[in-house]
Amino acid sequence: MRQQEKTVLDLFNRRKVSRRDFLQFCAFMAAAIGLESTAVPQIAAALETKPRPPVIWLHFQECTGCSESFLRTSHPILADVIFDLISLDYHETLQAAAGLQAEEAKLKAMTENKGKYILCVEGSIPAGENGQYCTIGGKPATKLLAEAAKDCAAVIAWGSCAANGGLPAANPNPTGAKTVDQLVKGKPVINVPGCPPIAEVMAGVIVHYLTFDKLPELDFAGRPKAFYDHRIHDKCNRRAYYDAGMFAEKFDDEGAKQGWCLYKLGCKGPTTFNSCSTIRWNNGTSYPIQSGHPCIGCSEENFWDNGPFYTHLADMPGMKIGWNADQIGLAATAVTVGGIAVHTAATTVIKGKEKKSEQKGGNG
Ligand code: FSX
Ligand code: SF4
Ligand code: F3S
Repeated sequence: MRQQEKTVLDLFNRRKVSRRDFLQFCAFMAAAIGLESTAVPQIAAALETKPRPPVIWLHFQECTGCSESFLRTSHPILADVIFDLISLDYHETLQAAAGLQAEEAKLKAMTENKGKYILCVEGSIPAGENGQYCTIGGKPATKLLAEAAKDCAAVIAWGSCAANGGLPAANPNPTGAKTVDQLVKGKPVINVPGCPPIAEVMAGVIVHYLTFDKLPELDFAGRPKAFYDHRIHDKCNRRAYYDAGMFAEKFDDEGAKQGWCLYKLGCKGPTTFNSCSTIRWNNGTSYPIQSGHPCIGCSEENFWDNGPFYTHLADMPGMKIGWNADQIGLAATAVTVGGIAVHTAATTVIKGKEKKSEQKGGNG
């Protein structure tokens, strides 16, 4: 049996993943994709019966962090099986083959899986100087992308470089870096930004494709809505401090030590759409803000050029125009269910703050 004819379950079985773990994995994926639990049997059936999608994975201008993110997940089941979800026919940094042999393998995979393979792209594509900034096997990246995209079923642009240009496209964009969707026309393209994207998000996109034979619902920027519908700020673990007007002013001040909001230290959470504050990283352990660093907006367009990382935004999105962190003070924001929870937390924080100043006053 050829590798790509095997199902995901075949490979799970070979790795001795129990039935219980398999179903847990399906439930985890359903939740990550934002589906009801009723979708679990459908996901399980797809992974049991459908051939794994053939994948050609190209690398252009990037750091390979997207592959690393996919590989290095610490989710107990995902870590073992993530690459089993796909039938990887060509991946420049993981394949054993090299040189002519590798290029021939890619051509063979593209011919045998014509119209069926998913083209995964990491990195932006240098279009300046006729593509001479990046050539593989003597061909410019622009040509390699066009060749591979011609007969694919869909393209996944992994990471901010492929989806938004990322670091290589930062001003003055010396290589004329372009995004996948600027160059590939007439094929479905899904953008999965983040520098890099979260492994669970990457797996969720593939499981959705495998289960429903189509890409998940996308937003205006071509991103899967299930993962990029909310701002980091909406579910941030420091949000109560933001609502309470309690901001760390320096990385080593008392506010920073107490876990206060990092807005004044440049946090771009209010303008960044990603799943970091919900799914988090390293099997849900943490994410930049929880670990003490402001969000630098790595999943947003032009994030390298969107102002200095450690300078705060001029305006507060979602607030009255012109309001800034200093003016927000104790104003509560959302009137949503989430907002009520946040407001309750904020009230607790404010009460604590009042108590502290009372004590301070009493002592003084
Ligand atoms: Fe870009 Fe991916 Fe940033 Fe790196 O390959 S999105 S530089 S983490 O890894 O493309
Ligand atoms: Fe969290 Fe940043 Fe929003 Fe503060 S500004 S609540 S640290 S996302
Ligand atoms: Fe990137 Fe911000 Fe998440 S910097 S990893 S989008 S918290």
